[in-house]
Amino acid sequence: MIIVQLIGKVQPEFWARALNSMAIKEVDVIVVGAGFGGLRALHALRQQGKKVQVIEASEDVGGVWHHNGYPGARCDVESYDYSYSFSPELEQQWVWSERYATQPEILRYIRHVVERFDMRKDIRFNCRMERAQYDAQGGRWAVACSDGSLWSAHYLVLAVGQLSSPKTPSLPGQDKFGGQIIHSALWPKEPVSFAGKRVAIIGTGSSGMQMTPVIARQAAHLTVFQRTPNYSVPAANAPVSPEEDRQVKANYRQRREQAWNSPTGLGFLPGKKSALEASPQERAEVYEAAWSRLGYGFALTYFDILLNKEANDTAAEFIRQKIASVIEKPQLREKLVPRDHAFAARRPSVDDGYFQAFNRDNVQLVDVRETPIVELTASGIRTQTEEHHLDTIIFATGFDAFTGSLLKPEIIGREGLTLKQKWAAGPVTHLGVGTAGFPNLFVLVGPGSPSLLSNVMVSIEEQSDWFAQMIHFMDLHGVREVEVTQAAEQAWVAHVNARAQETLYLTADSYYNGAEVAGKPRVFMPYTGGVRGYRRLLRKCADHGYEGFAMRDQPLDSGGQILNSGAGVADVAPRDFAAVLVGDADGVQR
Ligand code: NA7
Repeated sequence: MIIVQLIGKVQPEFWARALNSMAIKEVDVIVVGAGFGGLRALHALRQQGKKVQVIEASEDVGGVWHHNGYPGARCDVESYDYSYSFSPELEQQWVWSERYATQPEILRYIRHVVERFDMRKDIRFNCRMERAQYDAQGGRWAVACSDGSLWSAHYLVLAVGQLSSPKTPSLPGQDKFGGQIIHSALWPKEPVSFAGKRVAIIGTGSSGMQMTPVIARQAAHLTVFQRTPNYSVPAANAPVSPEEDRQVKANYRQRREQAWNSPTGLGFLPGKKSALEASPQERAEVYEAAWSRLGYGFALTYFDILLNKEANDTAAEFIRQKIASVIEKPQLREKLVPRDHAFAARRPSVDDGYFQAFNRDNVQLVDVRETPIVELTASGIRTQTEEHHLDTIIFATGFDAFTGSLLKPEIIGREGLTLKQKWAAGPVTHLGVGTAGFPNLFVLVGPGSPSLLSNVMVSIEEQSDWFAQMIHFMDLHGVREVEVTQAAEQAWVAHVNARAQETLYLTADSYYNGAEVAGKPRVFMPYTGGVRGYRRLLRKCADHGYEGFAMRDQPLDSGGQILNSGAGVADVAPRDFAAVLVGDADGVQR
């Protein structure tokens, strides 16, 4: 029956393979992606007794952690916080070896979770979702995948990652280069040796900065091609001693509570003082203490570092001096020290010896703003002034962030509009989780959620449980179709923008606002209200009968009636950002 319904509704070529095999598999939920997000969604939905199929384009679990296997890759959030909180036994038994885990250790953790909770049986690998189309009468998603499999699911969850669509520049002559070209986010699974090699890294974001010191120690020669000098704070990484491990585990619940109740999900609150209220002496002491201890949290030493340019300047200048102090060659100091944007207005890096690497005789910096790359040749890279002979070129050139992976598959909503068409002027969501015209579709840590401005794990867990609860609520109340209202998404987008306007984020070109890809809509995408404030809004929405989501007893196209009282505009009136950073969404100091 469902096959007949779907074939009637969707485009014919979509079903060509289905008709050959007549094998449409029915499940309750399709989750796209088997990274941290998709796996957590699988867990939450299973708890509700749902039949879930995870589909994953690559050959194994891990998402970005599966692909970003470059030397020096590690998380910039502490391992104890960048991990799942849903199982106290898992928390107690897993032992992290370092404060900031390396990529291989994070992958071991993910694989452990997958085996421990028997997740693999619900994941289909080497299976990329190519197209999904909503059957507006049947109220189900039809999903077609690269391996020829076809699915029909009541719900579709997109857990495709925010930094998972790698971006490679198209430089003239790229196909002429005779050596190896690697992208940091598509790192080969077989070992890559740099011994005796001449290597280039293009890009100095977190990936370029993390790999530079490691490759510098291995390669015969390393050339780093920099476009924008980036701020970075020391990783403050260290092995975890058995005593520290015991202490964390004795108080793990409190640690989690602190993370959930902090704006960034990192477990600490921003300073309550303005940087401008402090004397220069006091500021210097505060910055010095934070420098070697807080990593990414350095940006929160004073509450207004991301709100006020003058306050930001004090932190930026401190960092510039720190960076300059470790660079031995004066001509390099000028090139490497960031000056053209406010500190943390683009995501700063957390590094381990990046700037010091330039003190080595085998490391060279090319400022591509000064001497642009002209072309790749058979043996290297030619800039306007010289040719660099190379064996390996590494593109550490980042991603089409936030929307890249969401817009790659063709996702067709209730009225035949694709998600790409709907988001042509930028992503529009309610609470970052759903969009009008695309019923029964959930986006995990998508645009409009705190995601990359915070410890993303907090929002992954919060949203996964929230979706699962919503589905449970729908089952209890006979709801077949849930859809964001247009009024709610307009209010949410206005709220996200209003909050961003209060910050310095809009003063810099970054992947937060679509500047990383030519022609991409210039829209600020993450939610600056902090994970605590966001969490409260999610809960408030649920408590108010899923305000902003129309819940129908049947699909709209089959005459469905709205069942919930809260389908109107959600209350997301802008509040003072500073108050949120210091306290919580209500401005209450804690
Ligand atoms: P990022 O942070 O987006 O960095 C990409 C880097 O690549 C950045 O320095 C870019 O310069 C540079 N880039 C991009 N295209 C080019 C071209 N055509 N020529 C020269 N340089 C270029 O990505 P990462 O992988 O480093 O880090 C992503 C996130 O992972 C990070 O934020 C953390 O959350 C973890 P630009 O700054 O645009 O001038």
